[in-house]
Amino acid sequence: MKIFAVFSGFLGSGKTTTMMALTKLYAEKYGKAAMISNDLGEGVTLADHRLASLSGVNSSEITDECICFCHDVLTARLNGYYDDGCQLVVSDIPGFGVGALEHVYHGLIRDYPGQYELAPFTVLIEPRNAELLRLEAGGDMAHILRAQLMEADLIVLNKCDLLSPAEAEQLRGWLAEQYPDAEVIRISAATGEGVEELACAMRTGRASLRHPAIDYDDSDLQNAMDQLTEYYLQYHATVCCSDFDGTEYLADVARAVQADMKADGHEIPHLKLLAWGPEGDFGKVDLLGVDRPVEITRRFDRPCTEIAVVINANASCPAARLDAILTEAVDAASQKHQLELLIFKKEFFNLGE
Ligand SMILES: Nc1nc2c(ncn2[C@@H]2O[C@H](COP(=O)(O)OP(=O)(O)O)[C@@H](O)[C@H]2O)c(=O)[nH]1
Ligand SMILES: [Mg+2]
Repeated sequence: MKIFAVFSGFLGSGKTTTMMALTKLYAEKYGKAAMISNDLGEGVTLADHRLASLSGVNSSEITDECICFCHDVLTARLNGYYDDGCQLVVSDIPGFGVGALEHVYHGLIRDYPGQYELAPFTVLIEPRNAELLRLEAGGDMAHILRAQLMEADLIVLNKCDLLSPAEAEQLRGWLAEQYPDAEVIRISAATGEGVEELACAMRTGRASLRHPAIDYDDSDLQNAMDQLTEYYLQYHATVCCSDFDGTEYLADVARAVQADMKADGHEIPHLKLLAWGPEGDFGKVDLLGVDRPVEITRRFDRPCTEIAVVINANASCPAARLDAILTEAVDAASQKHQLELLIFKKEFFNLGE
């Protein structure tokens, strides 16, 4: 079997967490599997791939470009995995991406006929955003969410651990009604519930290869995308004396960014902060919106003396302002924890440019 699936879905919907859970479960139950993290930032070992490898998942990354537009890189990677005995490979696309059904699935069928078994085109959504769509309250973001869902053969309502079973089923039913071409399942990548069903869908389901009526030039969709800024920062931090709480440090950065973004009236759909020590201990903090609590996704086991940090943010905020906010937040938290920084990389760009 050479099964390949694209996992689409909005920023923070849980693509990385779900692909990690799926890849692990698949390897335990069925056979070798791998995941690819696709990011627009340049360089190597960005946050998602670093997280997957720190977590012991068979993973790699494609950076700099959406897999929509680099089929040579994608197919070389896939072939490497299948030659290595993998049965299933999943890749995400950048979290505001729309159009991978056309560009990736139809592109592979056209240019590499018969080489891959395309599993259902999978789109993740989290309850909060599904609820915003249901209430027609999603603002600009709703244009991206709807366009993504229209591409789906399989809609995965993730984070169902945050809902009661009845609430989850109601939301699942609403999605199924709105998107009748798709199967809709509910899972929790965090608890593992439903991941087996997702694995079955990968094994037995096939892509419909539909051509959904999405107007990619639609000005609302374009406007929503144009406002997004993508930001990457990587540095090394060393404490000048004693040790420090790495998790608290990351949370301090996140809280400062949150306060400033909120004061400015901007939204930050996903801010991730990942840090690890020389021995592989790591911590992760996520923020999924100015009005949501800072999430400690994983705590360091031990106090830290030196850490490597990767920060990745997606925000609807001018690029220069996001840079100023992040720089200030990192400086303030680093001073508080008495850290000296060595910055390796900073990159940010507005997606409309
Ligand atoms: N409660 C809960 N949180 C989740 C679940 N899946 C992912 N998350 C959290 O949602 C945030 C975004 O997840 P991530 O996988 O990075 O999303 P991505 O941007 O779509 O790749 C992180 O803080 C995750 O820990 C889930 O099933 N339940
Ligand atoms: Mg991700």
